[in-house]
Amino acid sequence: MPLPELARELAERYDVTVLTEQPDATAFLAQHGDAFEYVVTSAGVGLSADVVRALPRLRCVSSFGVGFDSLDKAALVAQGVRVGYTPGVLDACVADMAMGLLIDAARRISAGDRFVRAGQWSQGRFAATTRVSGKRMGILGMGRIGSQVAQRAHGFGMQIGYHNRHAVPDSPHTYHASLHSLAQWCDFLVITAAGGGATRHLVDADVLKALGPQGILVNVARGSVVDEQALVQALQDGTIAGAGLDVFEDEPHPLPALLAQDNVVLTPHMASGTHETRRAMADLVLHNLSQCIETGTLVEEVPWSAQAAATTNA
Ligand code: 8YV
Repeated sequence: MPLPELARELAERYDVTVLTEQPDATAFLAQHGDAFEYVVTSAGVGLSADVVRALPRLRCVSSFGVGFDSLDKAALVAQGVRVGYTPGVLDACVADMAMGLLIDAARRISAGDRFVRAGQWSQGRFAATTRVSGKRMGILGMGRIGSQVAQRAHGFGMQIGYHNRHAVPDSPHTYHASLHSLAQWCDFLVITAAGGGATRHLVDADVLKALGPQGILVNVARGSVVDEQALVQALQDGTIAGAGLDVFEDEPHPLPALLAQDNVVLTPHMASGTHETRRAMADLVLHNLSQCIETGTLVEEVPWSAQAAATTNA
């Protein structure tokens, strides 16, 4: 459970079983699976097809997180389960983190901190870094979080371009129909696209080459969007200048080769992890759950769940 407070509040209000506390979860589900109607999970923990199928009476899932790539869509839709999530409330903190990682990677704040702590300052000056203000920012995924990143970048006097599957109507920012063209145009490429099969390894060796030797990559979305082996290579041979990464292909095990690079800033998937945002996410998890129990509907429903429900009810 991502937030101890949420676990406590759920236990106070409902009759809760924590699956991960069962010594043998599969055996437990085989024996008791038909007793459960509601599941609370998180984008990090997810929900597998096997667990969904072991819960024949499941009505709703309330997930802590905006990403839903770890929830098995096919199994949930097949069983007519409605799925709630927590969009909107974390946009500001995730966008703040994207800017933080960008500034750190460009201005080398963490590297400067290491330099001071290692006592190197008295032996010489810290090397010059890269200016952030006034540069060109490319955003992969101009959704709610991408728009908030753009707002912040605007405050830094940046020009903003983006790539999505389709241009966003009325967006003031420049649409690039290909990611390659966006990467070629921008100085900084920030990933705020959803994870899942459709975006897997979109940022590959070619895109990194287009970003170029002065370019910086920031990822606050999903590790799966980047071909991490290609990224390591690009960071090692100077194909790009640096990166700021909050997410990784295999969490919590970033590639050892990434840890060895000094031109990358690494954080432990913490972009939404402020007290304020985690509280707001927990409130939405509770709200989704209580509304689903009372009315069978959700406050914030995952798009494919809402579509499946509309089709069924039509
Ligand atoms: C969460 C996230 O920290 O919302 C998401 O999709 O990835 C993060 O905000 C994480 O999923 C909690 O498990």
